[in-house]
Amino acid sequence: MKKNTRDFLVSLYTTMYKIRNFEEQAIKLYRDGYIRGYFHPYLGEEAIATGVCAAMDRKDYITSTHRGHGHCLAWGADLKIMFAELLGRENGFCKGLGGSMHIADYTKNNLGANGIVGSGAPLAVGAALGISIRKERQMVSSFVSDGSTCNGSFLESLNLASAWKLPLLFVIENNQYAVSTRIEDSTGEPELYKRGAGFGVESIRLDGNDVLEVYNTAKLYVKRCKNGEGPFLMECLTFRKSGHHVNDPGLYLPKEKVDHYKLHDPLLIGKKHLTELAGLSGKDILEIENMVMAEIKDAIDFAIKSPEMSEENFLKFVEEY
Ligand SMILES: Cc1ncc(C[n+]2csc(CCOP(=O)(O)OP(=O)(O)O)c2C)c(N)n1
Ligand SMILES: [Mg+2]
Repeated sequence: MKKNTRDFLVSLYTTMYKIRNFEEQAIKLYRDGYIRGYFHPYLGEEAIATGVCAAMDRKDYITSTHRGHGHCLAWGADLKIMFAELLGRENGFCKGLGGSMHIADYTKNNLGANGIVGSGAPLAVGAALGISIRKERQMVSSFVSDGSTCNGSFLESLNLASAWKLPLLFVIENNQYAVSTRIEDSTGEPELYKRGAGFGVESIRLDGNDVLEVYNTAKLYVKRCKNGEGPFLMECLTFRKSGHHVNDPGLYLPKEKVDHYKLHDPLLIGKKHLTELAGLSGKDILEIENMVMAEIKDAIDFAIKSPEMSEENFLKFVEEY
């Protein structure tokens, strides 16, 4: 690993810790009635967005999923504006009109989350085709869920990306469940990276809870995409630490798996990297965590104090969009 420095490992852990605690605090805000509708926490999957986004340049592009907070934060989204969006405030990313499942920031090449499972991949093909036509040294990473890999939209995207040799990295976040359905029950081929072979796309399966493994793999594929060798596919194995959405207790998740992933947690693995590879002490790590928590607290205060949208602006923006 080229960037195996203390600062780099700290930045990876900081991002994962930020995502974890953003979600945990957002769940509290939901229970307190500040957030309406559903949201899907990214708890337990933090290493994937963190590792992939760290391997990319900010002139590249991402597309997200319905479980998209982690992608936005790893890409660098401002915590205050994120919370404001979840709370439906006018100063949120989408003026509070999109909410959890539709956060996008075109000014920063985040093409957005999406409530329609499998809809990010075709958007990514379009963005990658644009890059290819413009002959820019850029690429697109498309985060896709395991459930979407049985959808036509994903498979057609894989095919077109391959036929047009696009600079596109498909990142399957295989958390092994689509709501309460096990991946083994929804497809005859649950080793999802094998989808790539059918379309001539070089593909790999890896541990999606180890941020360094994700980063190192993504780094190579990002570079190769920019050298015109794309597309590629990474299947990142992971597990969600919560139910499908904020109101789902996840009682169908088998205890053995829950227990296994409690120990194989992205943050615990990240901490191990910090102590074993970067020589940080428990006290050093606590300082990082306290700093992040203070930032989150500020962001929540900001969002709560931000004004709700007036009826006049609501009607105006709905018409404009
Ligand atoms: C096209 C489409 N079909 C069904 C749904 C309803 N739905 C929302 S999330 C979900 C399951 C998604 O599971 P998966 O794709 O594995 O993503 P995960 O929630 O595990 O991240 C379903 C079926 C939808 N939003 N879009
Ligand atoms: Mg899933």
